[in-house]
Amino acid sequence: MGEMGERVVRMGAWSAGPGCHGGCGVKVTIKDGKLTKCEGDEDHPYLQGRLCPRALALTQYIYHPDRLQYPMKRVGARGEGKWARISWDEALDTCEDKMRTIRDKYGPESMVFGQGTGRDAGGYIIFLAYAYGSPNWTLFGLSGISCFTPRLAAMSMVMGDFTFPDAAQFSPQRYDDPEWKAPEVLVSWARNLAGSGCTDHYFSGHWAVDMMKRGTKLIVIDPVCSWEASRAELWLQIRPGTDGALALAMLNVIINENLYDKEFVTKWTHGFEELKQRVQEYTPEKAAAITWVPAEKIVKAARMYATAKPAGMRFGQPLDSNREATSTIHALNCLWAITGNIDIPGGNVITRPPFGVTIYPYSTQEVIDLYGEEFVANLTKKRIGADRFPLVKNFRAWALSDMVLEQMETQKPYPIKGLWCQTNNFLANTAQDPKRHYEAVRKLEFNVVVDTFMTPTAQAIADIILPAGSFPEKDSVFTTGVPINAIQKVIQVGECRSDWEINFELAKRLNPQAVPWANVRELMTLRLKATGLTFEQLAEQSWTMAPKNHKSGTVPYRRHEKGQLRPDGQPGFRTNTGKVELYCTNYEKYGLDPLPYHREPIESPLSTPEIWEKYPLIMITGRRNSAFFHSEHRQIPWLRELSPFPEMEMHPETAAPLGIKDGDMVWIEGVRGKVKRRARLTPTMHRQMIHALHGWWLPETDGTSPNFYGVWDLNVNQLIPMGEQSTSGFGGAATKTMLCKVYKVKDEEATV
Ligand SMILES: Nc1nc2c(c(=O)[nH]1)N[C@H]1C(S)=C(S)[C@@H](COP(=O)(O)OP(=O)(O)OC[C@H]3O[C@@H](n4cnc5c(=O)[nH]c(N)nc54)[C@H](O)[C@@H]3O)O[C@H]1N2
Ligand SMILES: Nc1nc2c(c(=O)[nH]1)N[C@H]1C(S)=C(S)[C@@H](COP(=O)(O)OP(=O)(O)OC[C@H]3O[C@@H](n4cnc5c(=O)[nH]c(N)nc54)[C@H](O)[C@@H]3O)O[C@H]1N2
Ligand SMILES: [Mo]
Repeated sequence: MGEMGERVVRMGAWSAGPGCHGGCGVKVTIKDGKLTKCEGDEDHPYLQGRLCPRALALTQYIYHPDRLQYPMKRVGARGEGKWARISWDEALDTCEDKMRTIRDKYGPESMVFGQGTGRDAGGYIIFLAYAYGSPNWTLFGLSGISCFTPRLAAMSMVMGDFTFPDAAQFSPQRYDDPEWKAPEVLVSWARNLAGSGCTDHYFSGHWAVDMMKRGTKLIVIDPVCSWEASRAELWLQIRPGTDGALALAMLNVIINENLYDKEFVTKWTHGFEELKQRVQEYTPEKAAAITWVPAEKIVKAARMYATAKPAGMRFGQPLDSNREATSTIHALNCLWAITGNIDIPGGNVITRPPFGVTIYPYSTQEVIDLYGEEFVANLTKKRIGADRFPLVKNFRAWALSDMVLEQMETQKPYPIKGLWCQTNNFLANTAQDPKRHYEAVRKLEFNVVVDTFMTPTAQAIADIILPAGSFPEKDSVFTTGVPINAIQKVIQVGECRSDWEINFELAKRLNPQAVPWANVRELMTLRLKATGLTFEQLAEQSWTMAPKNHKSGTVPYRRHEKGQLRPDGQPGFRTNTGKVELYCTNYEKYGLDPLPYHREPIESPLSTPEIWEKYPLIMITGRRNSAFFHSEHRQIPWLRELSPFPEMEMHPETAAPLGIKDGDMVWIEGVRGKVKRRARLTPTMHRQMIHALHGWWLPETDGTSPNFYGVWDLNVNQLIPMGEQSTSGFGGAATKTMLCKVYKVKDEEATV
């Protein structure tokens, strides 16, 4: 308790507000029913009180005058910007009515449920889709579902679980835990620790700094001289999209120089000889020609990683969008496996939800328990993409984004009539080829957008807009990392409701049997059972962690030796062979190459030399920065001040012959179109590459058609196609590898 009428509540921070996937603990101050401050909770084990600018600017987000505060219905044509305020009853009645009509007329699969990146575990969207009866839940617009899913799928196939570097995050004592060791070497691979890393699943960028203070040396693999590259022992300035070749060459060195962990390889891996044979073709010299990293640096990195005991490896989203993402990540997985760095202190530890708790029943058995066997069997039959891509069919339940778009356009093999769009601003950011998406979605019969602000997407395609609450406006639970955090409702803004409540209520109307709980809190308490806490108890203490040796097997180390990983309780990994599959039997079963390989990006100096001749720069997009989460926060004053303009970064020596000066407006042009940007010259860029920030739109400009807050001028995804997903189905959004040229905008065109 502070001043009179003031109280401080501890909770986890998550979407909406800062955005992010982190597990930060915050203290929010509430005075007279209003949130007046958000600061870090120094007693929270995740970040000990450190916080990002977006969380610190929370009051500006929550009380921004442009927040959506009431449900609205469209009263003009789509895109005309004419909206009328309606009641929640009318809004939900309309949704129920229209969605029932679609279901009766065309079948539940004709409604697509699209989300963006992981927020509240994504649970509420699957929840609604399944209750409605549609298998078509997707990360709408992101080609190949190129975020997190490719790496989860690859690791799940190769080793039966997924890993993160060990920063003692599983211990409440953190770095003081006597069993923990700081890694000698941490490889930061396609990972922007300083920009994105404060806020990413299971591993915070701050921890890398904590570990560096404890002696950890960095190897950084990044085309840009990033914050951590400038502090690394070794920096490999790689050509975007060639990470598979680099990993295979590092494996070549480690195997041929006998630097691998023989005991681990013999006991716990499958297919070493086959891998050994495969990597022979990837000599450091050959890889140097592909990756632009000198051969001696490749050799040095391989030796340094293999001889460090222990060594950790953290990789980022550019590998999810690699041309053959699931193969490239397979290669990385081989690296930490053959060096024996799995589930040991300071290595890559197997990461499972704490206590085994997820906030929505994701496992097939649980879904069967809720909805019945027939429903689950039908799900896969109708799920878009499952018939063409065995990996998509057999891993998680996504409909494949690229094929969803195709089916919206062709209406074959069955019609698509509606889009439920929640946490997704595809016109400005989520989707590649956003114009194709716009054209497809605006022809559908019924579209709902659930968001916190008016967005280009909502303006362009929504029939009904529902206002969602930020995190202190809702009850929820953070389970996709440690610790489990409670999020609790402490304020009310306008008539905003939590996503969970919205979907819960609508699901209940559309399928009462599928929603046997009285309210969201009851569902949360049920899901939290393994923690021994009710939702209210968790909220009271703010967070909880599983103790060491907890029976759930969710706390490291060496669980494969103890029989804690496999459902049969036997030692080993959760794979067909019980071993880490360097030679992946599931890939083989699905008609994929069972061994890792490299394939060139869809456009590159090597794969399309004729395009490279006309477009002689490689365009990286979307390096995260701490001011924004994707397309959000452009209207938040403190955050916009940190990054005021939609920029394109370029090396001064690349700019000079083009007559481009710092601050000039330029066109970035590729084979598929061009967008306008403001140039920022920086020596951190490679001379043959540029970087375009992602997610830009201008909330201060006209939101109606055709301007839609300037997206068609600015959205760099117009240069990137759909339909080029990886061979496995997962991965391949070409967000880091398109070719382009850059030239100055004529004065009269310069608006931004
Ligand atoms: N503040 C903030 N944090 C975020 C987000 C946000 O929007 N804002 N987004 C969240 C989401 S959904 C995600 S997926 C993560 C993504 O975060 P990260 O996984 O860190 O991904 P990026 O920031 O795109 O790129 C990481 C680094 O890879 C480099 N890079 C680009 N292409 C390549 C390549 O082909 N090979 C290699 N080796 N390096 C390459 C870039 O220069 C950059 O320094 O961040 C999450 N965190
Ligand atoms: N060029 C390029 N494009 C990219 C990327 C890139 O690196 N380069 N990265 C891609 C990646 S990895 C990802 S994951 C996607 C991410 O894409 P998304 O996650 O879809 O991010 P946004 O486009 O910002 O759309 C999110 C929308 O949800 C709203 N929102 C935020 N929190 C909440 C909430 O709690 N409830 C509700 N109802 N709404 C909320 C926001 O206001 C915003 O309008 O973008 C992809 N797009
Ligand atoms: Mo992402």
